[in-house]
Amino acid sequence: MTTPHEMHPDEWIDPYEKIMMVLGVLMLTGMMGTLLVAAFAFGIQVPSPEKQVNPNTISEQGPFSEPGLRDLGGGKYEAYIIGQIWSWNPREIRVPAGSTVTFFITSKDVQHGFLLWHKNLNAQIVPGQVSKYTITFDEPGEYPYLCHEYCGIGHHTMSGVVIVE
Ligand SMILES: [Cu+2]
Repeated sequence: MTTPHEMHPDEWIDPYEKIMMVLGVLMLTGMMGTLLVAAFAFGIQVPSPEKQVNPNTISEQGPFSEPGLRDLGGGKYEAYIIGQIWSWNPREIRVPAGSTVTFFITSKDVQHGFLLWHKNLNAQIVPGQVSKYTITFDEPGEYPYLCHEYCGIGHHTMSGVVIVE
C-alpha cells in the first residue's frame, strides 16, 4: 500500500478532480469576462437611484407632495408616483398617444415593485430612493401597473393604469 509521501506529486489530486478544477476556473473566467464586456463595452449597468428622499416628509415637501402628472409641453410628461400599503398614488394617469412619460417612483413605507404591463418597466421601489424611467406610449390603450413585491395582506389590490388616448 502506498502512503501519501511515497506518491509522486502528480498523483496527489485525482485526474477527474483536476479536470473539474480546470473547468471551474475556465467557467469563472469566462463569466467574469462576459460581465466585464457587458458592463464596459456595452454599457449595461444596474440602474442607480435617481435621488434620495426622506419617506417621512415626501407628503409635505418636494415633488411627491403632489403626486401625479406634470405636462412639460411638446408631448413630454413627468409622473410622480408614490407606492404605499396598499395603493399607488395616483391610480390613473391619462396621456395622449405619442407621449413620452418620465416616471419618478418612490415608496412611503415598505419595499414595493412597479411593473408596467406591455412596456419594459419593472422596478424595485425602495423607501428613500427615487426610481426614474422614461417610456414612450405610441399605441393607444390601457397599460396597467401593479405591485410585484409582496408587501402585505392588501398587496394584490395595489394596481393602477396608464390610459393612452
Ligand atoms: Cu405589493
